[in-house]
Amino acid sequence: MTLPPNTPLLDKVRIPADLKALPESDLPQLAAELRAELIDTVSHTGGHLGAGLGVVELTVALHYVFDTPGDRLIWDVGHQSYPHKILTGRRDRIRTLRQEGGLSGFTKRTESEYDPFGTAHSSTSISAGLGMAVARDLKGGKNNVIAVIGDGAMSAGMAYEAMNNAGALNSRLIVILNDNDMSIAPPTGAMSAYLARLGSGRTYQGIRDLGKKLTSHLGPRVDRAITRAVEHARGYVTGGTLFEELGFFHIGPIDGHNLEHLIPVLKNVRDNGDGPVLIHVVTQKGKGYAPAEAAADKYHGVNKFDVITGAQAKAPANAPSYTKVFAQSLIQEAREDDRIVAITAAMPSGTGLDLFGEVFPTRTFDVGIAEQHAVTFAAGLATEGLKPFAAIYSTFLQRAYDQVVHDVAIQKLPVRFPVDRAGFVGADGPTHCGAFDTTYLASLPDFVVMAAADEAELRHMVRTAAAYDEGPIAFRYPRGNGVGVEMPERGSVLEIGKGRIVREGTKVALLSFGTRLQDCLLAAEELTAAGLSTTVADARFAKPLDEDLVRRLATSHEVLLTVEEGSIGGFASHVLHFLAKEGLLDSGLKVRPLVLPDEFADHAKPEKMYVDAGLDATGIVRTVFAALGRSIRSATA
Ligand SMILES: Cc1ncc(C[n+]2csc(CCOP(=O)(O)OP(=O)(O)O)c2C)c(N)n1
Repeated sequence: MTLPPNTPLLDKVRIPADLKALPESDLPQLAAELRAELIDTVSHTGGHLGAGLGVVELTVALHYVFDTPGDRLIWDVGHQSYPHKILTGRRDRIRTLRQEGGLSGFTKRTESEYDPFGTAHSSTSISAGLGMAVARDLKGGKNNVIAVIGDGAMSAGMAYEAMNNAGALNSRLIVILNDNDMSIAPPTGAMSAYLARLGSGRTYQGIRDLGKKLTSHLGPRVDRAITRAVEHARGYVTGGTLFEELGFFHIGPIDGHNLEHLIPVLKNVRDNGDGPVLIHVVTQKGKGYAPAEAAADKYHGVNKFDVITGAQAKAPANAPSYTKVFAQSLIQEAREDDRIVAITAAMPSGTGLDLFGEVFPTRTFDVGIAEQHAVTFAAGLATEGLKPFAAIYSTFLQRAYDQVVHDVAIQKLPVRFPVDRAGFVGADGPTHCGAFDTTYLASLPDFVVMAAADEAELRHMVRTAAAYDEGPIAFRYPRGNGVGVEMPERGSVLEIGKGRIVREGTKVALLSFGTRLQDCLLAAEELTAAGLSTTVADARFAKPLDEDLVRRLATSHEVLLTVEEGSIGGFASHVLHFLAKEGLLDSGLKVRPLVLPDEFADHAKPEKMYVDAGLDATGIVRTVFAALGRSIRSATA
């Protein structure tokens, strides 16, 4: 097909092979078009913007120099991969990003051969890349493996475990440190300060100038020799960089928005040398879109927005978010008790601890993307009589499971775990779904595990956790806004292991754990209208289980449903275990556990996901009728 003369370059590039056919002089124009396409796309879909804007030139350069998908390109976290998706055969579907049936907001193996590794949780790229590099060596292959990792992701222990191993294995692995001096929030920690010192050193231009002086002495393998010589020179002056000490050949810093700098360095690395190499690239998060550049968060994650003004769409909320209720409640408690301290692993705004930090700056700790450390750090604080609240999303707490078990639970240390984003998270998809926390926490001896049914309950649970000093205690709550219930001035201390009856009936019992309570109440209305008198109870605790309550419901109703927004093995499992143990299933009681489907559910709108999972009011009613051997139609007819 011949394209008209003024066709945008981007229209000529469907896959990286098309890009590689362009003259190098076209690449700045292509990058400009790619950036415009990215902005336009995210203005329609919402999603991650700042990180992608920062890697537009790097994405173009990588695909220009390397031969993907044969060369493996791994994007750490994957939230910056939208430009990569546009250049790798997915431009026609880019506006389906993060919507049901559409493209994922992260890289995903099943989505494209250009995504060699699924990402979303951070700091995995060097490990995965090293595995691919070693597999290549064992198979006698020649392809390159490139891992692109941000300075924020570089704060996680896993990145160092991988580099430590890479230095020893000496396999050829290219790590690109994309240093934009930002995580979601400004980065914290000594490593970030170290990178800033490195980044403020000579740029590649400076290296070339120095290199020119050295060229006459070093002969024809100029660029490679230059960089090596410069590294040695710098090492001589300052001591080797950390990366060199770990066994990496270290190049940079390089201006990551300058294709004339990026391309020769990447070609050089592609064509020369062996062993692991790290290229330190300096970029700007939000680059090239003024509202993003000006914003404090650099438009890390955005709703749909107006491209001209940058103004983001906000759904009108008639209730505060759970995150905010948590933060405000914790601030209240911390005013009364100066032993309360709060910990976040690089998510100050996501967890609401930015608000807490404004009031109690010296009692707030952002430890970087380091969930494992966050938990054991909290354990240490608890040993000294402080009351640490380690606020980590359900999905990210998975990474710190051994710390939860070994450092907290076995020692029965009173670490408080506010577990935000428990349940469906919608557009972020299966990697971020908070499905497993009840399962992995309530299986631990002496762990108290609560779930808030609404925002008022959350306030009570914050107070309860602050007051509870006997051992670890967790309380889960979902993403999004509360249901608009009246808020108590201050939370009350709940009795540990006691649920509550919300509405009394005689035939059907709905035992809810968490915010599905609202749908249980709606279902109860429908069931009662259909002649099935229904009790609704809020369990509040998965552990310790309110055994009296469960026994009462089991012995005075014909049907008992448990309802929760969590995986198999969670609350329902504890209820069923108790019923079986007590022989309460022997009497013909019809028990039905409603849990999340036993699958990694793709991204979609949470409302739709509830319906598909049968966890909405209609699904609850349907399950009750099925248990009684009746169909909904016969009930309503
Ligand atoms: C284990 C884990 N914890 C937290 C997060 C949430 N998170 C997503 S992106 C991000 C910041 C990453 O910063 P950086 O690697 O510098 O990339 P940038 O967005 O600046 O390009 C964080 C904390 C995550 N994805 N994984």
